[in-house]
Amino acid sequence: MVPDSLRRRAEDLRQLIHYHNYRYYVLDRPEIPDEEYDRLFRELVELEERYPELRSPDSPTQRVGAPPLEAFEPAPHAVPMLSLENAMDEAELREFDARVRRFLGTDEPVVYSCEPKFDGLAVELTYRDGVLVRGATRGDGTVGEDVTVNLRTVRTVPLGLLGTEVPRLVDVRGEVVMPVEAFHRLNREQEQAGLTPFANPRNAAAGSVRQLDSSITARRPLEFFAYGVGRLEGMEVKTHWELMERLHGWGFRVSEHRRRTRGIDGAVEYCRETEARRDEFPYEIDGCVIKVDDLELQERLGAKARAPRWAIAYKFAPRQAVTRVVDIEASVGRTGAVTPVAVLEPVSVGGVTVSRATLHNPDEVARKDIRIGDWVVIQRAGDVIPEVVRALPERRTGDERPFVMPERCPVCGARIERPEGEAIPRCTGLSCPAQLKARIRHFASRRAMDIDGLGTKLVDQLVEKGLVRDVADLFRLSEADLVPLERMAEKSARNLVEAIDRARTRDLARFVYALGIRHVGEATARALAERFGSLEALMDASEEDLLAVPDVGPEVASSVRAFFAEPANRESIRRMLEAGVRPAPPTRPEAAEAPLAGKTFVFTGALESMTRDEAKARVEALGGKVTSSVSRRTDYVVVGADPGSKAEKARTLGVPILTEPEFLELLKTASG
Ligand code: 3BD
Repeated sequence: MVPDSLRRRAEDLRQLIHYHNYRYYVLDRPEIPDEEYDRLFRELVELEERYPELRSPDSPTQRVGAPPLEAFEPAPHAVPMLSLENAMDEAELREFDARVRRFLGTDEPVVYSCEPKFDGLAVELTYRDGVLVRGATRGDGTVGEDVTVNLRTVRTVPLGLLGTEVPRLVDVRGEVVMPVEAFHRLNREQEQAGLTPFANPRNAAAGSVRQLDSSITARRPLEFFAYGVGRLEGMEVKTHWELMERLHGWGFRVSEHRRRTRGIDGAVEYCRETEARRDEFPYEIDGCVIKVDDLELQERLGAKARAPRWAIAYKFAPRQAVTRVVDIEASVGRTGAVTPVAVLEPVSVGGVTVSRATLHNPDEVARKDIRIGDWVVIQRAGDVIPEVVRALPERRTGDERPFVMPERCPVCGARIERPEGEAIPRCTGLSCPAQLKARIRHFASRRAMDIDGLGTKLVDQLVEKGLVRDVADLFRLSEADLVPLERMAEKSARNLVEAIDRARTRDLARFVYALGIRHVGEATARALAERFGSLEALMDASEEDLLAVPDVGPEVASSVRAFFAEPANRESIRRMLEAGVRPAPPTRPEAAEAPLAGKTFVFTGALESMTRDEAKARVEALGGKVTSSVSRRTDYVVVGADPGSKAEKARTLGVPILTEPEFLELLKTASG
């Protein structure tokens, strides 16, 4: 039993610490010195150690401490997280305004709420009675990943809402960002530890939130900014502006650079000013978001396909910089494509140092007349590789040299050939290490086999030391093979072997994409996996079979045939299967386009709003499946009144449990 006085003291300490966290992290205006804060914190830690029952999930001491996860659970969004339409210039902003007013049937100016567009990772935080109960990534907008333990470690994510007027239920939406300076610091540390640096602050933020070990997330300098809500129950708000003020009052950071304008002129002006000042922000912003302020008007406007009609993102122009081309190299990709790449005098473009930029292909170099030694304009937009836009011929001295495509591969010495009618020359070397490295990087990449920890430098070493001569060799690597490599601690070796092991059962679509067959991107790989259902069937498919797949034309069909006809490729696949690779067949291939395709539901207990049969019919109409018993392959267990043992089993297996209202929301979401 905890004495009442100590219970009250613990509660007071939690409130105090939450409040001072808020002063410190959100308002950046601490009220007490650090030592005093530490004293309060330590007192609470000691109390909770003495009486563990005092430890509540919203205690400020509970930000870290969850054991590493195996994988993230799916996290369905009760209200879908929509996309934003883009406006590329002022004219498109004005068209947006015209559409809004036409739809509302008004000539009056509309009041807009304008805010910066954070370039981070979109997430949703759910609070029940003021307590954080779930944090999820946006995912595809309908279902994200449950990253609660990770988001709890972010200091600007309130574990409990502040203030007396808190809603019964709210899904707070916003963006997790990494401030640019902190990003540079992190990258220096990554490099010192022999790890691949992150390409930009957004990738660093996303990578940090998607860590299975939350103690890593806890060490990353992340910030959360709120910009909207999903469900909001037990509270009335009339405008977006008021909502933002509420969010701020509950303890969230919201942008201070917001503005409310009457009519589109002010919004255009806001976008222009914000773009001119984008470098003054401590974190990356890639545009502005303009929202109809009145929530009732928002509701009237509604949404089309995936984006609301009441909001638009104004995208900033790509960042440009001027620098000199030191050299032009021929870079060999995974299919042997040889791309001219400009080696630049390093230049900072919006906080990211750029030292290489693509020139796409030899025709492009000729057309833009880019020479070695030229001063050039380069640009970087979002995630794409920096590119050379144009040369500045007025700055030429006469010492510039044109680029000549080499006749032989600079890496393996094989002939470079350019097939008739094609823009891209290719290295013909069958065992070119440059091609092999690029193939392995692609195979392991996030959207392919998603092998965490297999970065560029490691791939280079594996190929150069002869440990990997073919992607299949990855599945034979042992910890003992890895430990002697540079900067490879025992723990990282073990993690990598485990990550490779998890990749053995990736689904067939990822596996097919990972093979790197020419003309087979993610969508085509998915279509092929769904049509053929197994690797064997795909390998045996005739050109005719392939042509019967939606969106597969003669070029793709012949490329797939050629890939599987090549003995070296067949051998590589055989060796992967021998090493235990088992691509998982797609679930319910024929309904894959349906919103609940591949999702299995189990019902337990009585539903209030419909019968079991109706519920089953609704799920099946959306492409899902209903089964009677709970297993690890069950996606959701829907719990009605007086649930049986199935709910218990779901809890033990960690299968997500939906209440009836949550199930209804999911149906609503899935049916658009
Ligand atoms: C921001 C949608 C609406 C609620 C739909 C109007 C697309 C990422 O600062 N408002 C913002 C920001 C993003 C937003 C909305 N307001 N949607 C907003 C947003 N101030 N970044 N986003 N999102 C969030 C997205 N994310 C990943 C992949 C595709 N779309």
